[in-house]
Amino acid sequence: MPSSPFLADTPGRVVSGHGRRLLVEGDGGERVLCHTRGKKSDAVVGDRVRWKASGDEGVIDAVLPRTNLLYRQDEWKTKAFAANIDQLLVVVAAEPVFSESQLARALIAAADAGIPARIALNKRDLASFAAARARLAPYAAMGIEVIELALKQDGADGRARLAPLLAGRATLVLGPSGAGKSTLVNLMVSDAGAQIGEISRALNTGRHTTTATQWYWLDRERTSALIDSPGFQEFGLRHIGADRLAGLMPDIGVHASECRFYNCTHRHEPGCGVLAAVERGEIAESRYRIYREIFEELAGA
Ligand SMILES: Nc1nc2c(ncn2[C@@H]2O[C@H](COP(=O)(O)OP(=O)(O)OP(=O)(O)O)[C@@H](O)[C@H]2O)c(=O)[nH]1
Ligand SMILES: [Mg+2]
Ligand SMILES: [Zn+2]
Repeated sequence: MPSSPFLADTPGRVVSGHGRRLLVEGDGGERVLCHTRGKKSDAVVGDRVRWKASGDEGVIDAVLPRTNLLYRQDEWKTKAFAANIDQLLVVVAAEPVFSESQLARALIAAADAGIPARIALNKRDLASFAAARARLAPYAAMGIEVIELALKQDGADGRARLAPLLAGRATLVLGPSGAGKSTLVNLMVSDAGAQIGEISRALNTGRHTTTATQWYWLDRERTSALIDSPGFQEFGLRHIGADRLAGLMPDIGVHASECRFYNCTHRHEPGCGVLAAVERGEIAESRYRIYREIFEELAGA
């Protein structure tokens, strides 16, 4: 029997994972280290699982049905970020200069998974901030909230802006390396250090588990959570059909209904509403370029 009061055969939530070892938490907050049966695990952070006791540890029996799963699909590999999340917060910063294509891809994957998304733009203290804000103008215009932050210089302001958005939800934090994801987690999670320590002790991953996705509770009552993930370089969307792409990009999709052909690809067709909108300046050049780039990738063209 496991030494924890967390009873086997009751469902728990995966709060961290490293290879075949997963840390599973019961509804009372007790945690048990579990192993997966197969070589590879289907369970990802955020998953609800059923597990069986095996000595002091556990074995994952089943992954319970998910409400959603955010993942990327590169040419050869699938990489899950998290399951059962309430929202995505993409963190980018004035510096290092972020890739708009990666940002767009994260938002498309979230739209496909039915997960609401917001953008946090960090490092308001830097002179390059205005340029970064201008690059995000098309996103603000399509109704995506952009939260402007200086997490290091003005933590109190950051906390005040973020707290109401995070309350009562499980929020996945994604973004490029150096944008400030860990700074954000440390600001919002008062005992982040302790939670990291516990997880790395259990999973034996060393001091800084930057390679693994981690679930952090913001409050004692465990109603609000942040899921920190390692920065990414690549964000493949090969699980999305090329014909569905425009519908997952709101500023593009809104003009697709104006196209002459129902199966318009918005690249060269006559009477294309999207091309006309680009011409009129109603769709940002960068957004249309990203649409073409991803379309061609998905269509294998
Ligand atoms: N100038 C400035 N620097 C900041 C701000 N917020 C965070 N930083 C710095 O940016 C650097 C990167 O921050 P992290 O929080 O480690 O970034 P991360 O997104 O977790 O990066 P990875 O773990 O590599 O994915 C650190 O040196 C922070 O101190 C800010 O508001 N202004
Ligand atoms: Mg980090
Ligand atoms: Zn068209």
